[in-house]
Amino acid sequence: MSVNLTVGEKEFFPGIGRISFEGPDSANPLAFKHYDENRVIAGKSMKDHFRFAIAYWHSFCGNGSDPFGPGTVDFPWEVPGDPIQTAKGKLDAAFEFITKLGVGFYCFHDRDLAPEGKTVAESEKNLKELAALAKQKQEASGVRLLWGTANVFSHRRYTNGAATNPDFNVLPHVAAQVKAAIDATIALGGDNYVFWGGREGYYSLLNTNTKREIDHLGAFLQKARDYGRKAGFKGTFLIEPKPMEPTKHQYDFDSATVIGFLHKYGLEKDFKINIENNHATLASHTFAHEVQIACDAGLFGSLDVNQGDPHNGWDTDEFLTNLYDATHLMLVLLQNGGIGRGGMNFDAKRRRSSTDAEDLFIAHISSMDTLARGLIIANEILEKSDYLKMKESRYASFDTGDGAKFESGKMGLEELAALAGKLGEPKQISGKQELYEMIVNQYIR
Ligand code: XUL
Ligand code: CO
Repeated sequence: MSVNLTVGEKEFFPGIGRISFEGPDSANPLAFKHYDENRVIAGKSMKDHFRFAIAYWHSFCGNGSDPFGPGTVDFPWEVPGDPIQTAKGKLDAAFEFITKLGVGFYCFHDRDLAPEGKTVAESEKNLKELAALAKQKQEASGVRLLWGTANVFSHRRYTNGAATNPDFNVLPHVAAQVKAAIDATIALGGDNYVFWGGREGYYSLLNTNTKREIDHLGAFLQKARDYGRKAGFKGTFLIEPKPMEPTKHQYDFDSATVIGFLHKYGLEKDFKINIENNHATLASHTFAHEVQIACDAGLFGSLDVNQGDPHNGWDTDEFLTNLYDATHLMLVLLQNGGIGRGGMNFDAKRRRSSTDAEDLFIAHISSMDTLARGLIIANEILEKSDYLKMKESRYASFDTGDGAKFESGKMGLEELAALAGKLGEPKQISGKQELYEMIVNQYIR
């Protein structure tokens, strides 16, 4: 089954054709068992439920290196000493992979698409050149850009922060990169533009003025929004929360923190939230929790789909294969209007030891199938079981009478308190958690 990449070949994934749906009994690792893009579930095709996207940085830039050793896979599009040629070959490989997998979207950082130049102007020229080529690829294939972003965390100048850097002299560089990345996103018709604040946080409170730093972040995002709108960006700006890593404490900790931040700085009309499973678990939440909280605030934007390792505490960016996570996620999405203008970006990397070219396909296929199963299961739970009725009935006492009066804000504390004596001790009502869990498991089949 293993397929080797050969340097110099035009086709970078030879021997692998368009991945097709073969059904649950197929034993072919290079086929979908559950993801059937045109199958309609709850009134929408699977393709539209997910709007899958490929993450440029992991799939075409991550070569398996880790802090203990160098990369384990060679990229046949690499031309030593010529970063522009390498970027062009990478673009060919990316679109070959995306179209063979049959995915509709991709996402990139500026530096994934085009190399940093020796000057700000050269970096911008590189990005423009590669974005123009990406546009041709998009037009030829029908693949679209889910979101673009700027990598303002890798370069050493961002060591102490990007927009939250205590040194003002760093901020113009952040602005230059963000402006150019917004321009590229507009040129490529991106539906969203992401801000992930990897260095927007601190390592030690002893040397940090958190108020000034967070104010600077708010002001910077206002100006970025204003520029984007002026330049014609009609999509959604997204903040991607993460509680830590690389900084000890990141300001965009979780959905709830970002919701408060967006309202405080008047950004809530233009920005929404991009939620990542492994970031949720680092914040001691579940993926479903983070999505639910964002939906409740009307600020759910998009997803970075992956999973962490339950036994260690950092961002391992594994491909999501946990069927429970997928089912819980899809239960929340189906009850809250779905993915909208967002999508499911595979912010995930194959393991360092997965060194065959086909492993990149298998990783994505497996995760797409997991999410498809999650969708099918969640939809059955909602359509066939008593789940929804049970959940609604827990709140039935707020539907009429005094409960409804309180919920509509028409009952003061004195009136509410007086009811205690009148109603007496409330009857004990079971939360039935085990029954809910039983129902979920009953439909995982
Ligand atoms: C890092 C992470 C980023 C963002 C984009 O943890 O998730 O790749 O998704 O900058
Ligand atoms: Co991410």
